[in-house]
Amino acid sequence: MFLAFISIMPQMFEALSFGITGRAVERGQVVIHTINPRDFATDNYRRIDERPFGGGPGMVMMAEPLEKAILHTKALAVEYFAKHGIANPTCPVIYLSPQGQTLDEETVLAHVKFDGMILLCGRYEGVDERLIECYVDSQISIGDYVLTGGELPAMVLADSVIRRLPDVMNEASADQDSFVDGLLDCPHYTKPLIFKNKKVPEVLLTGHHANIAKWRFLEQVKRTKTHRPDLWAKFSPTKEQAKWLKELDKT
Ligand code: 4G0
Repeated sequence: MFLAFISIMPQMFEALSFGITGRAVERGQVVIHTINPRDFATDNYRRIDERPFGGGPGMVMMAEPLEKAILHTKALAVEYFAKHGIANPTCPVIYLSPQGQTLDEETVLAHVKFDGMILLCGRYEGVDERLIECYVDSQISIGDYVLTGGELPAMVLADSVIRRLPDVMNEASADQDSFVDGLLDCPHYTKPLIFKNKKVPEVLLTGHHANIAKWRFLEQVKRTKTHRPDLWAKFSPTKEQAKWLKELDKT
């Protein structure tokens, strides 16, 4: 996957060169570019922000340096897709903003299907609306709060998509996670057998895989009912899960 971050703080994306995302880059499963709009500013001070028309506090990112940065990035993307023999590539320009669609695991999986993504990271009060109208394909938010820039949201989106790419993670472990089956995760335990006088739940030591699967599912149900009633309301069980839930109802 081709990933480009348009940001005036390109150093922040070095974080992606660690851990599983870093390994995906080393293996060539992901190619990352960072593009600094400041490199496309025309004045001597390399200005990319200006005061808003109509007055008010804060600054707005100017359309022109961002336009140049986006066009440059699209040229890099074309090069990448040609080199990798990808015909009719899909590579949306995505603006990380509090106005966007809230990211969830379903949205993540929809983005895994793209051949690339160009992630536009705003600072200050955001970017000139005309730039958004002309160049932005979609807007994503990582939740209802404001940050000092779109860089962390862009990395959140990138990380959540990279770990879902084929062969990046053990597919089984990605599918086991919270939200994937619409429930919160079950508790996990490892050595030692006793910690602070607390024992590991007995069933996990039996080696009885069917009982363990059932116990884990019922733990997921408990947690989801108490902490996320909204997720519980939408949950549709498999045949086996329905059977386990019926047994639970009887007791
Ligand atoms: C655009 C995204 C970008 C507009 C970006 C701020 C939170 C998120 C930014 C603004 C961000 C998120 C209107 C302040 C940069 N903060 N929730 N900050 N405004 O995804």
